[in-house]
Formats: sequence, structure tokens, C-alpha cells
Amino acid sequence: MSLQLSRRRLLTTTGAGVVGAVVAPLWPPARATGATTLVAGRRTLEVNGRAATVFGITQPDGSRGLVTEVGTRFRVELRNDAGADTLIHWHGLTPPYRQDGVPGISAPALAPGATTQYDFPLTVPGTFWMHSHQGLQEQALMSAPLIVREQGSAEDRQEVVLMLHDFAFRSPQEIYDGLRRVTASPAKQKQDQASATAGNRMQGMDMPAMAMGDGKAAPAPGSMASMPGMGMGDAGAMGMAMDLNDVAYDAFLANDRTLRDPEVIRVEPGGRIRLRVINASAASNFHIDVSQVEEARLVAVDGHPVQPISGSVFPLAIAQRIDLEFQLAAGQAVTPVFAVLEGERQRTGIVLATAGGQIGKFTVLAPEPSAPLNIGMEQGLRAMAPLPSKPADRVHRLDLTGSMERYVWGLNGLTFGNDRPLMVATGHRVEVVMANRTMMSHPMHLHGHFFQVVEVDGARFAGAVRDTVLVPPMRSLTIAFDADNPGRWAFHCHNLYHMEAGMMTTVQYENL
Ligand SMILES: [Cu+2]
Repeated sequence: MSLQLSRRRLLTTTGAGVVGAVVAPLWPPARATGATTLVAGRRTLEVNGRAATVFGITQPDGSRGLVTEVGTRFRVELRNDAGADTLIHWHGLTPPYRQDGVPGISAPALAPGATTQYDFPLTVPGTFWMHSHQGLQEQALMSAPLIVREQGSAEDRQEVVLMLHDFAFRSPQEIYDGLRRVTASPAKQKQDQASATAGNRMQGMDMPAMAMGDGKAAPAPGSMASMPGMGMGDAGAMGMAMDLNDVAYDAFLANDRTLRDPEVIRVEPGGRIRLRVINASAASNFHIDVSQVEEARLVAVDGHPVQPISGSVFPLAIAQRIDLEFQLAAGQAVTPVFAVLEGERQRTGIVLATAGGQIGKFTVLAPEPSAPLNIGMEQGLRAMAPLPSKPADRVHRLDLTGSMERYVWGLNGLTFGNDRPLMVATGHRVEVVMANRTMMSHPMHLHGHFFQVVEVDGARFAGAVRDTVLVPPMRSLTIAFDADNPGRWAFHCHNLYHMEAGMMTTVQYENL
């Protein structure tokens, strides 16, 4: 394939029969001058040669999401052209809670045709994102980047944004119904067999796989330890069967495209790059593989600077972001950036290419299956701006509970709606000890605050400041945050189907 820069045009269509805008009466102030319009709408993508109607969040000029600057205000008018109720969450930002975009917790859902306003200060730069918190819309690509640049960041680096999605032609509801079906139907068995063959069931080294009741076969052991520094977690070492990917997807997208027909981004020979990677998947963890780059440095996680770490493969759990900095080779070159599904060979990616670079074909399968994500890197991360050291005023213990077998997930054994909110008080240092009692990892996300990772399996350290952290099977991880943003805030597993099945609660301020 020669250098080919023609981009498919994404067709933006309006929602079903929406004429004119109905102004939502509830929230918040009147439209501020200079507001940016974001349209939650529908569009058509082509995936593996087949058309698919998905959601999207775009500005009227077609650009996706929002790029803005710290120190300004987040002034946005959101218009719902999606033809269905929706509401958008600004993942990683810390707005007043009524503007957090979680239906039923922060505000009512926005009806088709309605608009609503947002206006709050942007206090922290970083790589964030926006996504629907309504039903299962996130799986149907109702998401977009939200980049808050440093003030006056004169571009000494080319900024590249890479947004990852898992994609299926079947509807999110079909996926969820398939997961919830207690007695597996022939179709489900077929799907399970297909995904088991693809290697999505991890097996421990010494003991037989634990029966999970769904008849999946385990792949040959020993295939996962091939990536340096990415060995099995404790659960694997203990001989238990970890569950990795519980949904079999049709494709993995990088900036809406597969690796068969990747986005090609023009770069300069020797150019300095800041790569912002956003995992907007509903249920897929990745390894970001930049091994074609001489030396990449991880400089931020979830938008928050860390003491830089050099490497070539970086784990990225659902909903997390990483910022990588690197310098390209001096000559003409083609530099792929891959995202490899955890425990699998499937991958997606983008291509950085100089004007004269000859772009070859990339296979959608990596040479080797990747390892399951572990938190080895997490334990080595150190925040550039840690929380002030102080003892916790309140400690909450949260067991991550559930089972793959029945597909019920919860916190302390309770599903959302029957849950007990975590009560906090303004000014308190709060710690939450999360103990994963299940055989799946859970990317836990707290709204409205940044937290710091301060303990893993009883060992204290001043880890990364972030908003989403992966808790691997049978591990314990503690986060700390300052209760400085009064409200009711969602706190949940960011695997969309785990959340839908009940793995969610709220953090609530007393005397609200
Ligand atoms: Cu989960």
C-alpha cells in the first residue's frame, strides 16, 4: 500500500426526526457567551468493509470532542441529536456534581432534541475524555477525546491523539443479554468456543482450570509470559483461572479505524511527539506497543504527570489514558503504534509516517499473544504532584464481588440500587481499600476527584495520581483522595457490562 492520505468521510446524520431544539429547563445557567457546541449524534462508520451506525460526539464542524486549555472555563452547550435519551460525562474533570453527566445521580438524562449547558473552571491540564453514561451507549461509540492543554503550550511537540474502541456489529444489548444468560444458548456456546479458541481464557500453570460453569475450554498454558516485565499476576501464579475478555468483539478501532486501513498521521523526520492514548473501550484492556520507537517515555497517566518511565510496551486498562513522549528517527520513516488486546493477538493501531515513508501492510494479529495486564508498572509509578502526606480521616473497605458464572457483579456483595453509599465529609482525607474477590480485573473509576494510589497488597507507597485504577484478581489496592468537591459521585467499575450488572455505588458527602 502506498502512502495514502485520503480519509474516509464520516457521515454525520441527524437523529430520528429531530426538528428544532428544546431547551432543558433544569441545568445549569443560561448559555454562556463563547460556549462550544457539542452534538451527541449518530454517524456511519465502515468497519471491515461493512457499514455500521454508531454514536459520536462532535462539534458542528465535524471535529470530534474538544481540545481546550487549562485556566479557561469549560463552557459547553450539549445538544442531543442522538434520537434517544443521553447524557455525557466529562471523564477526569472535576466539575460541580450537577454537571458530571451521570443520569440519575447528577442530572436527568437529556431528551432527544434537547440542549443543556455546562460552565465550570478547568483547573488541571491533561488527557481526558467524554462519554455517555446512559445505558450501554458507550459501547456504541458515544465518546470522544477531551484534551486540556497546558497554558500557552507552544508546540515544541506534535500532539497525536489515539482513541481506542472495542467494536461489535451486534447491539450492546445483545452483548449484555448474552453475558447474562444463565443457561448458555447454542449461540452463546458458539461464541464462547470461538473466544476460548482465540485464547481468552487464562489458565494457571500447575492446576487444572477452575470450573466456571460455562464450558469454555482453556488454551495451552505458558503462552502469556512472553512479554518482558508482563508476567502473570498472583492469581495466575496461584494456579487459578483468570477471566480476561468476556466479550468477543468483531474489531478493535484506533481513531475509528482498524489496522487493515489505519489512520496515517503525517509527521516530520526527527519530530518530537506527545502521544495521548485514550482507552475508550467498553470491556477491553490493551498493551500500547511503541517498540518501533527508539525510546518512549511515559509522562502522565489519566492526565496527571508521573516521574517519567522509559519503555516500549505500556499497559492501558479500560477508561485509562497515558501520555507518551518520544522522538522519531531522523530519516524518512513509518512508525506504527499498536494496541494489543490483553491475553490475545488481536491488535489495532495508527501509523505515524513522514512524507516519504513507505507504508506497508500491518497484520491485525500480533506475532504472540500478549500477557494479561498486571499492576507491576502501577506499583512503580510516582506522581509528580502527590497528595500532601497525612493520615486518613475515614477509611472505607470495598470488596469487589461477583461471578462470571451468573454475571452478577457488585461491591461488598451489593448491586447498585441496593448498595450502601460511601459517606465522606468535606475536608476529610478519605481512603478506599479495594479488595478484588473475583477472577476478573476491575478498572475502578471515581468521579469528581483525583485520587492517589497509596497501597498494593499492604505495601504503602506514594503512587500515581489518577482517576481510574485497575484492581487485578485477588489483589488489594488502596486509593486516597481529599474530599473537596461536595456532591453525590458515581464510583464504579468501568467495564461497561460489570457496571450495568451492578458494580457501582456512590460517594456521598454528608450534609449535602
Ligand atoms: Cu469490573
